[in-house]
Amino acid sequence: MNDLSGTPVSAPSVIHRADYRPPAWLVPEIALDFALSLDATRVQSTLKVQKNPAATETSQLRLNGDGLEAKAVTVDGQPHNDWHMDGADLVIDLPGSAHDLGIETLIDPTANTQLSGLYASNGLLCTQCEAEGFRRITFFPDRPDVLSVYSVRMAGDKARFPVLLSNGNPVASGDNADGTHWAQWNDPWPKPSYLFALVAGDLVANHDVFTTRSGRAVNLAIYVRPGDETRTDHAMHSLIASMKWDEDVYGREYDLDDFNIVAVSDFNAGAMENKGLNIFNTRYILADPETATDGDYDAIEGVVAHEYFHNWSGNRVTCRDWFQLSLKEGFTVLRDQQFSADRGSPPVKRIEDVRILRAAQFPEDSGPLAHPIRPDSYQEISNFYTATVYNKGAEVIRMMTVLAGRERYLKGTELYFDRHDGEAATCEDFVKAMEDGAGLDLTQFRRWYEQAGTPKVNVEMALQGSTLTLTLTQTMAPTPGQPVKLPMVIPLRTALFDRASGQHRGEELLVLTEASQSFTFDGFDALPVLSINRGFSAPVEVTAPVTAEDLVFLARHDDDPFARYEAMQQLIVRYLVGAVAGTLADADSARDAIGAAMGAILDDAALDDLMRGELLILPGEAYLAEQLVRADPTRIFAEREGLKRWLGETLKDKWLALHDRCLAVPYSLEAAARGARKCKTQALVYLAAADPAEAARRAKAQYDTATNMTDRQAALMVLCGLNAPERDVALADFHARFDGNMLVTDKWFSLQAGSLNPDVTEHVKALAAHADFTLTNPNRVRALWMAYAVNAQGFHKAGGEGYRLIADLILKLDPINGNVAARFVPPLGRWKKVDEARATLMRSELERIAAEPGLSRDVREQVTKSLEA
Ligand code: B3K
Ligand code: ZN
Repeated sequence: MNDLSGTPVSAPSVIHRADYRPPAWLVPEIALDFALSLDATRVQSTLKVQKNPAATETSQLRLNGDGLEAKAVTVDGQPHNDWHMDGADLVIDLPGSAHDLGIETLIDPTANTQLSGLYASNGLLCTQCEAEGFRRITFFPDRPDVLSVYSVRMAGDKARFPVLLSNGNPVASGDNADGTHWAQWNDPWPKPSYLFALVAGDLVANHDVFTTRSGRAVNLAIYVRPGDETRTDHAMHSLIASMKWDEDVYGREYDLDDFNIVAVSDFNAGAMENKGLNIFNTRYILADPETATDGDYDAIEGVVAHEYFHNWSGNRVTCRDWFQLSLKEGFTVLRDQQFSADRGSPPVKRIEDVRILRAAQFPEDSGPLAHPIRPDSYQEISNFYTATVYNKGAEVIRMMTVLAGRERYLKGTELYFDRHDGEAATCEDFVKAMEDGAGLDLTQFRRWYEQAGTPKVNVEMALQGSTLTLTLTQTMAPTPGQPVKLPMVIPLRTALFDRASGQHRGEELLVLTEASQSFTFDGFDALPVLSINRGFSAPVEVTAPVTAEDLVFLARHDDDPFARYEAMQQLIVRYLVGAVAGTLADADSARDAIGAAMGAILDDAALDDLMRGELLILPGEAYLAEQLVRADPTRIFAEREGLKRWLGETLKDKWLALHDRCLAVPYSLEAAARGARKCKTQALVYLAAADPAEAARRAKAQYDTATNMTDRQAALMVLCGLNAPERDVALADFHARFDGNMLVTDKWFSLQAGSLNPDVTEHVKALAAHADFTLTNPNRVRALWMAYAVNAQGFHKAGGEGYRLIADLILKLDPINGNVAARFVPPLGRWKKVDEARATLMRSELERIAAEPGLSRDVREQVTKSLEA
């Protein structure tokens, strides 16, 4: 294939789900021997290979590699020359159907800036193998349906690498005379290569013990850099709570004598569930009140639980191929959501989860990169670790809990684990187990795995005599490659409120299966107030005949806390969407209704502060943009800020009183104190919009007297948005106070890049040149640039400077770390949702990236798809 300039470009290779074939060869056992060094690690691997009796085609043995050179190949102990390279893969002709294979490779962990495979991070050696990193360590059939028992030996300099860890159980270790030492680890559980892990370095551990329900003691350890061990208690408590919860709720027990976690600073993702040796981004381990916010504490609890839960949903039952990623990720996200809900406030957790879905997944579903939770094709699997596969995947299984009820749902999961333990399974296996175990017919429901896009449900309500008819109609817009959509199964928890009494007669579950369907209810003498999709029982957009007056009613009276939140959100969404589109009939009364509802929330003594804090948060810009066909994003930003200012002014006394009341609540991690901090932040946010000078004074005082990071960060966030003298003083103090703490320095970058300050682009350009900025640390890159890419005032600045800066970043970062670089393409890909002038500028930046030869497969796929749609 040639492009127009005549430069030869190769056609992207597309992998299709339909092309799945069982592996031609199996590898029941592998032994790995590592001679560790930061820049030249020698890997000797010994594979027991045997032909797969289930293979549909006989073929040579193909071992995937990525940037590897085979130093030596032996078969059954003898040097073997009957092999060749096919691209990056090693292909071997073998005479028989079972052999022992020896392969030696040499790798340079320090040169590995992609952070995939074995790499060096601050003098530490660690691995990240999901999805296809193992092939950067040694040649192997690097696919999740090849399961092997691993034995790992490693040796290295004892002073440099005092701690040597791998999966499974430690079986032996010893010192050598030359200052090196060695350790041997065996993992009895067969696993795919993506779950392999190795860590070597100078680490200290926080130790604890968990006794399983069958009475086995499990040694727990969280390894961190010396000095960080004082900040690991919360992660340890979270781990112990997760282990207990998975036994109590899902009946899942841990299956090794040791469970180790290591935290590293350079990590592409949040964490990784390697069998018995989870590796974490420090961000999801380290916490103390001075350096971590309440949000950080919650995130740590959720991610520690998520990775632990993978031991069953992912490791004991793994994925047949990467198209099945949601089998482990969607399910495990649901499990961690349920855990966090049980540990805290279920409604608040639900609201947070829906907010993430709407902010991150809905835009994915309506954009050029839309894909079903089980994709049909990919070029680079790393691009499919998405909000769709994770969060929508969780919503799809959550709908099964709604349809079956908790008890039957858990029977289904039990059958799934029993039936597929030790296997590499498919989403279809999960659905079938849910059908058999929970007694559901999911024939039509399977479309949730097949079709991309967010269904829209329109509701009509009519009263004839005393019979109420609800007519529900569903539609779904076409997505790339799927021009026609079939009706989905949409479970909608619904209540009909009597206006006079404020009561309803019990919740009903309406299951919409047709394109259009009517449901009737008798015994109504007046039209009730409709409360639908309560608890967000289905991940859909609902349009219903609920007046602003009804929404105010529901915001006050609905007995479903999520529905209360939703009514408040709808009231504001309608106003802001109308204001941006210029279609508001009576702007003043619409705004007054919001003011009255928010005033009532501020006054409601029966409401707990955690929930109050949620109710006070305005709908996000990304979600608002989803409600509009296309709009100038800076208009959305300006209208949202305008409403904030008006609410700040109108309810000023209440905000001041709220701030004062919450300031008096002493610090603790209890819900009441956390709620007070959340409300305190919101009070400052509204005050900053209405009275910048007063807000700057209060924020600076809050900053100076803060005893914890939640209060300090909130105050600094508000100050960053203002051009007040207090801003620079506080920023300089924050930087100096936490000098050397990488995670807090990340906050210093992202608070500035995500701020409401009109000069944000200038600030970001200066920060990119700051001595503390580096492109080699993913957390630092995200702290600065992802915060900026979602900041409308910066990214969407007229003239396109924001787009140019992000495109420059992608081009500069791609050769260093294509995986992280590709994450910055989707913001540029949303050009169809913005005004024409901006769309042209965004496309031209995408074209500039596309014209670059030698792009990573990650960036190439995202850019090409973003331009096509
Ligand atoms: N399974 C890992 C994700 C790894 C990302 C690879 N690009 C973390 C998780 O979801 O638990
Ligand atoms: Zn996961």
